[in-house]
Amino acid sequence: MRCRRCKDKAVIYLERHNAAFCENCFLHYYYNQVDKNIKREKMFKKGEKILVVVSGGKDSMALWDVLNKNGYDVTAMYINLGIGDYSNRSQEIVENYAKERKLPLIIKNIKEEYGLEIGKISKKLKRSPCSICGTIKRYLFNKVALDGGFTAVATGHNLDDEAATLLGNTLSWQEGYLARQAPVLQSTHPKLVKKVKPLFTLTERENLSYIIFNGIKFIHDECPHAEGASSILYKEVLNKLEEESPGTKQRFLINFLEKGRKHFQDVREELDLKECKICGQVTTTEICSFCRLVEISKEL
Ligand code: Q46
Ligand code: ZN
Repeated sequence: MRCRRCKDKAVIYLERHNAAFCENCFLHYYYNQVDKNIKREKMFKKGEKILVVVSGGKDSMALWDVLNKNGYDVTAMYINLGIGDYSNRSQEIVENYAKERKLPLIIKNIKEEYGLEIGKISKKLKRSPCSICGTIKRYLFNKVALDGGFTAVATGHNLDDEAATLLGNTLSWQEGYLARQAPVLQSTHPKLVKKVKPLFTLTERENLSYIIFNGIKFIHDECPHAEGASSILYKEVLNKLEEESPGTKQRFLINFLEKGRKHFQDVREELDLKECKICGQVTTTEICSFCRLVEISKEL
């Protein structure tokens, strides 16, 4: 097979685009895709300070790398969630990457800084570790971005993630979530920072190829809590459909964003936003859910 762009020997075939690329032309395609997404969705501009959230996994490492190479002003943030060996190994990967390239990196450690232990809180509240973890991460993304004067928080969500989330939300007709699912979540309050997903049209496989072609180290394992998550089942179902009909995933997501999403806009609840009595971050209750977790942890 020959590369679509330079006619050299191809190393990757992208079924949904019916296109094969050599390594160099694939990277060219990848850089362009990311830049196109950022510009078309008006995510951010060159010169704006962007906080990119990294976990050490292939998607966020690819995002960090591509934003740097495309000339954006990015600082990375890694949150050590205290998930045993997984957290320690991923932190090391992220730190090494930053050190080798002299890139700015913020490290947060939820146990050392806030006394939070996901496992203990999850048992006490009988809530899944991922729901606790989600609360903590969302809070820190916003807080660190706000305190540091960043204009947007970028995450490595890819096409597979977004299509799986959409499938899950559609299966149970979660109107509120459907209204909010988008590559850009605009700020609705001066203390809420915009969230963006520059990789939303790129697949897991493309991110992995990007990482491998660039020789970037990443953590191969998934977080141990991800096992059994329904999103994994949705991804398998979508992969099956994709095999039979390449392009299904992208059509499902992009057509939803272009044609479907608008029908859910009127279910967007107007939330009564206030500032947390303890930390001042935006919340819908007197004390934000993060500060409540910190309070609970003091008794554990
Ligand atoms: S890190 Fe956190 Fe994920 Fe692990 S505990 Fe769940 S939410 S699976 S992206
Ligand atoms: Zn608070």
